[in-house]
Amino acid sequence: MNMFSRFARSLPLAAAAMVPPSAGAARADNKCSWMSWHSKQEDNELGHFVTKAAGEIKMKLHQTEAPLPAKHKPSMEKLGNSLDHSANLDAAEVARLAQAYALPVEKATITMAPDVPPPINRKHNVRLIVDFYCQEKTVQVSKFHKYKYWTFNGGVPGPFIRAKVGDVLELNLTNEDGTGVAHDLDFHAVTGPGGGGPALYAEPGETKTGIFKMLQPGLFFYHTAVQRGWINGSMCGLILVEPEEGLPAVDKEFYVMQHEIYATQSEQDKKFVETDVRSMLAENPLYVVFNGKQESLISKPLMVDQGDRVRIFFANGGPNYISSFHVIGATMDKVYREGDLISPPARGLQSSAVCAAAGAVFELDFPVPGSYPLLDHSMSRVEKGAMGNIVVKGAPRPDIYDAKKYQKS
Ligand SMILES: [Cu+2]
Repeated sequence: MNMFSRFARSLPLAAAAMVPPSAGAARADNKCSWMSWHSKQEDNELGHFVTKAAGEIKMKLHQTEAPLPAKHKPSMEKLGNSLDHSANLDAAEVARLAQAYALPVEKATITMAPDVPPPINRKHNVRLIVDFYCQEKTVQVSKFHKYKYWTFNGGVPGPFIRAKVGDVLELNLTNEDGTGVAHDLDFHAVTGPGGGGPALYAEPGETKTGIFKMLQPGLFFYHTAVQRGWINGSMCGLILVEPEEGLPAVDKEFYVMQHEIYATQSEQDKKFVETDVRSMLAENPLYVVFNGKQESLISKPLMVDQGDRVRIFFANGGPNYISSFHVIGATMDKVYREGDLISPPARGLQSSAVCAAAGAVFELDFPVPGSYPLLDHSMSRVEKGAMGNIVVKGAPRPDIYDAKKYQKS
């Protein structure tokens, strides 16, 4: 039994809810998950599918094989939080699926940090296809250390998804992780058990598909619910669900995620650090970083032109700290706290608290050229790496900021 197994077994019930279930145990004969069924079908069959009556559909469903029980995970079923894979399709369900599949199909444009997909200009809803891959990747997280991350699509943070309220997200999760560990996805934007986790629970080599309607606009966090991926906050990211009217136009948009790395130096190879559960329990990370590694946004600062209106989609991957997000030298004209895009934004803030496993949207103007560090204003975290830089290029604006005027000769 490894350290995590011992740790997981000692988890209190609430923490255990972060761990995926041993899916499939509740399935009965002649019943199955339509999502599992769907992942094995072609789109033309789906078109055929929606025209069929419920009885005929049931005949097409076949019994899917239950995934192997996950030895290292306690069952979530006792928490009442598992997906009911045994549900029969009734007329209402068929109507819902027909509506989902009647939508135009669009392959999602996904980007890796600090890039953000372009704004959505369409007025209609789509069935948005998103492909996720679980992969391990070694990253130089500081000048001193490399770390083997678990990632979505090779990035820390994971891809940024941009959707519109009313869209139907069709998410394919392929587990390409060579370490033999199951993965899943908990989307905070999803309404339903586990945020989609049970539907997307994939053993190595498997692809699982979940289909979820986006009911609420906002900036939402997503994350894995297994082992090191959430201990170190690496397998996570953001989905923006734009409101019906979209977001106001800005000049530049960026994607920044803060997260903690709970690790200790490897005894076998001092160039590497390894996951350390003890430091996580003590909430004492070795590093706190932006976009996966120390100085990622210092070696490659966010570049802005003078006068730009800038929107930052900020995620706090945690898994524990609340970030006191701050940009030195700039006030935040609009702050969509906790990713709330429905309420009016807060105005003129200096800092904003972003809780763990959440996002926030900041809009700032940069009339004065120069260098603007962005950071978690809890300063010990800056020492551990939670700092980046925005560089604004342009002509001096002594009417706003003039250092020489008041200097002694
Ligand atoms: Cu969560």
